[in-house]
Amino acid sequence: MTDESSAGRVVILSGGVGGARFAAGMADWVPPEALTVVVNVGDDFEPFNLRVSPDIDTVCYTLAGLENPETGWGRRDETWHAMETIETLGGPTWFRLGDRDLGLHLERTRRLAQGMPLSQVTRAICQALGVRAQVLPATDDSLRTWVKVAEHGWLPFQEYFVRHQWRPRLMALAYRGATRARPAPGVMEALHEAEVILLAPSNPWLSLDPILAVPGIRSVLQQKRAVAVSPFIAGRAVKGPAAKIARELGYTATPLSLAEYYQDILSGLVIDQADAAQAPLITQRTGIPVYITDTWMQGPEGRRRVAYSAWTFARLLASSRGVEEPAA
Ligand code: FO1
Repeated sequence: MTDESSAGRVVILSGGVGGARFAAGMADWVPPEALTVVVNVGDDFEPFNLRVSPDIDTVCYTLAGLENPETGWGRRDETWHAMETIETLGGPTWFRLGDRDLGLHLERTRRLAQGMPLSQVTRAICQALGVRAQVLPATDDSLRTWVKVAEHGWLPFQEYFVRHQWRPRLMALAYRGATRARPAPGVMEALHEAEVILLAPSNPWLSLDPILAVPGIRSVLQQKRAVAVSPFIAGRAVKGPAAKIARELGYTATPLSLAEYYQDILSGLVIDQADAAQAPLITQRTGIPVYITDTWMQGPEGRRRVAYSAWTFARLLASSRGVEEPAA
């Protein structure tokens, strides 16, 4: 653990299971009052008229140590009696909601219906779960990811991701509501105050872009720059459809492609040793320096290592970039 007084604010942009695991790794290095996780809300949806915020819940559960270790989403030690009843009644069970998880959705839905913004509900959930890091939705406004696929036309995110298990061929993405969305309270303050801003090894198109699409957020990163951790290792995604989507959108599942895609907001890129040969080309093509490590977040040790690599690399770059020219 570091000298707590030295750590400046770390802001992580996160979505999905990989983002939550990375945030948990960072929580081992910086004090909770110096850690902000800005989370994607594009995956949110309302099964059974309940508001489910999968990326927020996955971050909160993981930071609380309550997550299901196999899936990464939902809770460990879960029971499924409500789902069994729904199945008996012939209702939809393609999106699995455990009994303990359902309690969270019921209470979140009740508070939202009373007019409480999502950021405030999220803070209450974190307090109840003992999570002291700041977890912020990217926006309290409506922003939903829709996916256009060859086989079915436009699908809401969870229909694509869970019901169709991201098998359909992705042709386009839309972040509906993004143009009218405002950053949630605290998001811009955290970004401006950040010593370092990190892009978690999340899916660029499904997790990071819906955050960057909220007006105001990307321009702060263009000014302050961020360090990203590549979600690709040797041409594959560690988890989920990022490599498949990269190819379907005409990119490649490589750190070089990611560096070019985020060239306007990156000050550095952490890549896996399997892709080390790309490092010179990345810096030559984009000017973005590269840090090479084992980016496989296997267990708590792996999360800690990847988080530490990104954090120290970002602090090094921030300190070198921030050097004032000595007064003439
Ligand atoms: N993902 C699945 O593949 N199948 C599910 O049944 C499922 C249920 C679920 C329930 C709550 C929750 O917070 C997440 C859940 N997820 C499920 C994961 C979710 O679709 C993804 O984590 C995010 O939307 C994208 O990473």
